[in-house]
Amino acid sequence: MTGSDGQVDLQGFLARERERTEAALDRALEDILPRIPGSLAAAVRHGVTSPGKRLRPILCVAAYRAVGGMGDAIYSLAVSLELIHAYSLMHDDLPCMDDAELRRGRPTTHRVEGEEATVVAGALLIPAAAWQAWEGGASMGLAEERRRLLVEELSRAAGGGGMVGGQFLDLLGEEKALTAAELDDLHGRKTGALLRASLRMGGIAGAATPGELAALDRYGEAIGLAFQIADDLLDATSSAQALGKNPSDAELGKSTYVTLFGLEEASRKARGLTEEAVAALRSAGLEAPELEALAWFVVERER
Ligand code: GRG
Repeated sequence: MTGSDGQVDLQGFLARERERTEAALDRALEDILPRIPGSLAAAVRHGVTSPGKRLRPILCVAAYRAVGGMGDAIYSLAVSLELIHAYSLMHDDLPCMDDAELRRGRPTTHRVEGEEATVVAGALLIPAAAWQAWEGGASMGLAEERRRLLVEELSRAAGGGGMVGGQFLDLLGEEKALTAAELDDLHGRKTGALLRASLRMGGIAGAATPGELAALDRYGEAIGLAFQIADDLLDATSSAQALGKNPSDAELGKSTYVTLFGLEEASRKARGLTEEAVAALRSAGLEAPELEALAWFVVERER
């Protein structure tokens, strides 16, 4: 979605991609919700449909298009990432984790639907996401071997070596001064793994060459870290009301890139990583103005 000047209309692009992603999420919910009791369905619906940025599916679709993928069936695969992300936020907000009241500008799922329903709703989204990736690949007409690779990417990114393991390191790190290497490891798993998988899954679905997939991987790794640094900067400089979420990192006693490096240096690091992400695409010959614009959005966003 580039204008005559070759520039991406980022707001228009994001709005259109969100709309398509949310339509695909609604279709996924039509499959999930009729199978479960009404009160549980309410918790799933609250967690999944609350107004997030939909960054992971949007990155997946953009990566797919960057390697020449065509058609709209990709959204059905891409929302598997959002189902995992939604569960992670629902569980992250629980009283035994961050005990948050506010998420995406709304009361958290457990505050509205109760703790029991939220734990179960989050848990059922994990196999639902794997199924969504498998079936999403089928709706794209992909061969079973490629669909297996997609489910593997998602499962590895969401699992103990990725997001869940990173969450545990995060809990262990509360009230401790972590080193830069420890922070990179923690966030590379907790936040970075799923972002990176978003790019890789789009690339795999679009039959990326090994060189293109390596570039998407490098882009994903760099923006994953940049995303977290931007998150820490926003957390340190913005209010819960403006961010639509609480509690803050300081309230949780967390080490962050801002506590470690200060605002200016952290901001410089985030921008450097964004430049690296863009350079990785270009060096592989990938013409991807949407991915380039998304990389800058990751560090320049306001929530
Ligand atoms: C409790 C079994 C069990 C497992 C824990 C909770 C969890 C698994 C993992 C949590 C990991 C986590 C919360 C990562 C989120 C990182 C993050 C910065 C989220 C915010 O992402 P955005 O800004 O959010 O893309 P929106 O709201 O826009 O979707």
